[in-house]
Amino acid sequence: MVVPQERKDSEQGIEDMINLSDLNEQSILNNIKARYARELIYTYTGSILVAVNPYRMYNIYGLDMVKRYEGRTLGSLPPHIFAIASTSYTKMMKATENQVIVISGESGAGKTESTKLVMQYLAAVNKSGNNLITEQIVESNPLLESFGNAKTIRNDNSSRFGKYIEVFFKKGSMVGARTQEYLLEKSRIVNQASDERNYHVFYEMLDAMSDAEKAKYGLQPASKYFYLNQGGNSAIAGRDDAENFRKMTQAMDVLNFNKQERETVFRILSSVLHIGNIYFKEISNENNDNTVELGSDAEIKWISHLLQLSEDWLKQSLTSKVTEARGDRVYTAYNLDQALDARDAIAKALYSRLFTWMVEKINSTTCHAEREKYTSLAVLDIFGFEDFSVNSFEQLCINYANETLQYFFNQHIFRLEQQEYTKEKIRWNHIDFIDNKPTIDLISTKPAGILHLLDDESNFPQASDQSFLEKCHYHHGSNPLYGKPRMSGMEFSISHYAGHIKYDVTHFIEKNKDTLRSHVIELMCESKNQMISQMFKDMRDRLITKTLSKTTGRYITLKPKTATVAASFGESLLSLIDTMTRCNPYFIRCIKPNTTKTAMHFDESVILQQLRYTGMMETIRIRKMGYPIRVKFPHFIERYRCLLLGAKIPARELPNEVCAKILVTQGPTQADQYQIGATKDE
Ligand code: AD9
Ligand code: MG
Repeated sequence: MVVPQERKDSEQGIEDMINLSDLNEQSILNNIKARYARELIYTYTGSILVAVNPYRMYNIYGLDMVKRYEGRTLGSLPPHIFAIASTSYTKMMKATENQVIVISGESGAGKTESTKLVMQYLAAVNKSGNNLITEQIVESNPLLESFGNAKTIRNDNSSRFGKYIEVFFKKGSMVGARTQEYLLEKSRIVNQASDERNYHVFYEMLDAMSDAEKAKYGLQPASKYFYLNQGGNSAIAGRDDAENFRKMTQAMDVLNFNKQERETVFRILSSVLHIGNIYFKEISNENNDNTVELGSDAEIKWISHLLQLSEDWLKQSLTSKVTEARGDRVYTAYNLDQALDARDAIAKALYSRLFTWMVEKINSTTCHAEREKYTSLAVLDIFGFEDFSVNSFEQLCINYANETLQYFFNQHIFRLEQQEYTKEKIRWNHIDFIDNKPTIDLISTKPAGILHLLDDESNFPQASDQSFLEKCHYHHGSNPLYGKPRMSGMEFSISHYAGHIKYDVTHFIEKNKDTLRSHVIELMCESKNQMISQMFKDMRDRLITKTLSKTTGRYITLKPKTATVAASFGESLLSLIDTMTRCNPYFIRCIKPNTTKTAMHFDESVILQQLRYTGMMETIRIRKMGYPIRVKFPHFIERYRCLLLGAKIPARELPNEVCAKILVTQGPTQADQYQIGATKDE
């Protein structure tokens, strides 16, 4: 049966929103809604894919679909994520131009699922005879998800780190991949909000290990661990932790983790849990200063056994600060808060070093030294924009990253596009978009951006979260994008592109400095376990440079000012944008349908808000009115001179005049479909 196109459009909505005849917020919303109701979660805006999370798996990602979309031009088939992957892949092959698929959307919108689908497509069309490398690249995902994702109130599988995966191709075959990780959320290792979890891997391990294995690591059920039970019930509906553990360990096999490495991974994970259960007793000494002693030895014994560390040294690190004065070690006893901080700092350092090691291990298997020779297709999947009841330093970094990505999108879609029209001197009504540069400046510009003020304070011994906050108020109090609390609370607010967010500055300085006492690093370097000691030796080498003194002939230790979290994160974001600018981008805009993670429930206000702040209306307008196809005069003449039906072209005629003549042959109705620019001579 042939269905008239018009009827099909109204029932199924319009596949490409630049064809919407009546362009306004409601018509965009209605279109997406009509499609969603028919289980059509994908819609185009030109070459941008809009994906509304269905919260239910549809059978639309099989090999038949891969085959269907393979090699087809964008728009020739119904909108689909495979169409974006296919177009990007084809373009990389044809133009030998590096590609990037930038996936954005708020927490829970579907970025990570989309990333997996793109990777799945690439693995399926890959012409390589070498299936091992493809399998290794695909298998790196379950591993990274177990270690870097966690349940938050926004998303049961929320990415708590950002990742940029570059896949390298040689003549269309996958030959390697490199994953760059960004800023794993460390606070989660020791603290979880109500109804949230620590990283999946802990629950997976405890669910899947046999009693004998658990006994080997001294492990008990998740509910017994302080680092796992703060959020309450740890089960996630629909998630099988034990099954995911099997997938994760399988991935370790595929990625060449040897027996010792696997064993060390579990030793570190178990130790983190034991560390969280260390408790202290307060004691008063003769000066009436409160100091602490360890509540029990049991956990210490397990940790020193598992990590192969000196028990005494470990105890010392937990109960006192060690400094060196003229070659002597001086021990200053901790009070209770300091001891708890020291305990948590060790757990955070162990886990985050393990995570970095894991990424390096994956890269050492999947990434080859000669990668510059190959073309690449990269996928960016970061942590989405978030707003919790309490937002801290982590949320500021996450939201800043999303702000940067929105800016990249705006640059690409609006600014560069319109600059090109101006350069070409074509008639054009400027389209306004919400430029988020002022918010980015508020956060990161030198010298007074919020993160710079934080860095200044972090390097100043007398500074406190309070003094940092005062500086923020002082510098930005009159900025309309910045808000001071009505009462004298420890917070400020920022108007982000995606909403107004309040940040609680408590612990900002400490989180930004993220220092681990050199004594603890030394302790870990002394581990009899090679993998553990090496992880921390790398860290020590970065922090401390030992130099042979010419005068005394002895080693002296130099401590260069170490980069703060904000500074190194800011730098890595800049370098990411720089890398992406050198690629041809495709954009996937993920939309969250509701705030309750409910399948196929289309909450209009939740969706409308996202359409607004992502600038969907303006994007459609610019794509609709714009001139996305640009052909150079000589190419155009060569291709279409046949339309002049053999008429002679006088030698003195300029190329643009010839183009105009050819275009006129198409009649006046086409005249608003093109413009002749100024500079496309060659
Ligand atoms: V976060 O910023 O990492 O917190 P993401 O990555 O944007 O977030 P994610 O991809 O994890 O969100 O999606 C959240 C959940 O939505 C998934 O666990 C799936 O249950 C669900 N989802 C997302 N996309 C799809 C899809 N294409 N089909 C089916 C989906 N379910
Ligand atoms: Mg994610």
